[in-house]
Amino acid sequence: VDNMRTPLLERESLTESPLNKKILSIMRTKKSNLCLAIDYTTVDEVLQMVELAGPFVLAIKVHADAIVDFSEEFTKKLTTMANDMDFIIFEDRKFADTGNTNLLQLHGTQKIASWADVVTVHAVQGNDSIAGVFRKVIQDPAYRLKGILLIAQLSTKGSLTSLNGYTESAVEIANDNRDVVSGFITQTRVSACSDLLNWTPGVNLDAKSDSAGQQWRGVDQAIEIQQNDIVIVGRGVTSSSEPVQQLKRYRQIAWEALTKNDTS
Ligand code: 5BU
Repeated sequence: VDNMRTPLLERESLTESPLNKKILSIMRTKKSNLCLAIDYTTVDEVLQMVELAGPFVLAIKVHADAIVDFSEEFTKKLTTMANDMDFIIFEDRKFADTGNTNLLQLHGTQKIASWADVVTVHAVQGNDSIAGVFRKVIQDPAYRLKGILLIAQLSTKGSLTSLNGYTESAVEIANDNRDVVSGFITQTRVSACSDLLNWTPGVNLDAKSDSAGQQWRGVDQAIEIQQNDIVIVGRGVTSSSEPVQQLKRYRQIAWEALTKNDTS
């Protein structure tokens, strides 16, 4: 398999995106290309896991709307922990509406723009509903949000992102908005551009699927064969009785896979 990835150090110096510079720098410092998806439903459970995972991860991904006692206090604690433990806060909101509604949701009850470094955005709504609105927020220093990840491919069985042309169109939106789009959520690397990071969910070393459409594969497949940069792991860690052991395991395997041919 040809390595489509530029060495990390080179990518860090090449990228014009402050967010990607930060991500690549954390990756190299912590030797981690692991993003932990914490899908617990209470603030206490989430924060306890963040405390354990902080040292091992590049990013913590949450679904704010799945946390039943979500509050501003929670986001204050989370941002403090992110600053102290040096990780990226990733809210997997999957914005998918008109630009105006996206903006309302960014600033709504959860005030996502104020605490998340990066959010997911579906490509389905098209360029004009994405670019202007997110650019406006990202360029405003009052907000923490610094970039978006476009969903190029879903990990779920039968996902419509495999329909002809969908993924390519998502890549086109990213290429046209490089100051806003920091990368993709995808299964197989969709862009050779060193400036765009390819994040991949659907990774689990011990299971192949759940009973609700999720499809998992191993790290070799995700990083070496499919050439992604960052693995997103959820239940492989969060459902384990020994999460720290699993965090170390995923981090080591993913890092070795990523840096195998990296001489930087
Ligand atoms: P899991 O427990 O490893 O299945 O968690 C995967 C996480 O990634 C979960 O929070 C999903 O919402 C998220 N995800 C995904 O699994 N597949 C996708 O295509 C996208 C997000 Br987009």
